[in-house]
Amino acid sequence: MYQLYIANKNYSSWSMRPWLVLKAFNLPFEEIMLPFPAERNTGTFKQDVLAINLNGKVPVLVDHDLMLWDSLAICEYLAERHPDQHLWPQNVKQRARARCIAAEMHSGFTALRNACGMNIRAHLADVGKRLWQDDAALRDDVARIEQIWSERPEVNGFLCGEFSIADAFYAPVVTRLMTYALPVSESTQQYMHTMLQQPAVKAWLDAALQEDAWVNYLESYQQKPL
Ligand SMILES: N[C@@H](CCC(=O)N[C@@H](CS)C(=O)NCC(=O)O)C(=O)O
Repeated sequence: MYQLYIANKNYSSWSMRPWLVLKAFNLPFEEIMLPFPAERNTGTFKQDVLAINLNGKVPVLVDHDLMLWDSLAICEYLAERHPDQHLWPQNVKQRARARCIAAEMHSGFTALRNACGMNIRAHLADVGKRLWQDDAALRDDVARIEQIWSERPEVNGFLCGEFSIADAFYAPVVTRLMTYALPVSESTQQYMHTMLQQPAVKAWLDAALQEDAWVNYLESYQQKPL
């Protein structure tokens, strides 16, 4: 049984990715939640993470004496350990595409990530409208993501055929497009719909909506409700 250390489902986009892979492919794992503190540099989050991972970040996957501290490396490890489950597409060309797509997310899209932090339960359409007008880099990131998504083999399907690690890597983008109500094409909306029906994605979103922890430094666009 694996142990996956994650942070709040409402906010932690990097935690979401390997969690979705474990869940979607029915791999046995225990989830260990280390909630972010309400204020930066308070609480025990940092010391709790540092006790298992000197990099100080989640997600962390523990498999007996092995500790992995990066979302993409975790997913690659799981794919190697469970070759029959096809966490990457079976088709060699789709598999290569899927790896490029996941790697591009892992190393890029900083404008979107910085301006539109994941906040599943929030409704920030007004903020999204303003950001969309003012932030050309954000518009460029979304345009590139829409281009990647539009190249999926089937309009009603996932990025490289069946649900794979590539889709898990873009799941937080689906939530961001909703939270900030960014204007996207019909094809993009169709992919979002497909993702929102995926049981593991649904399970994460439902759990995120149950959370009530307020992390002030991740709420730059709204005040804590009284
Ligand atoms: N490249 C890392 C990024 C991990 C990351 O930035 N995690 C965030 C949570 S989403 C974190 O632990 N932040 C806490 C901190 O920086 O103190 C990965 O892919 O796993």
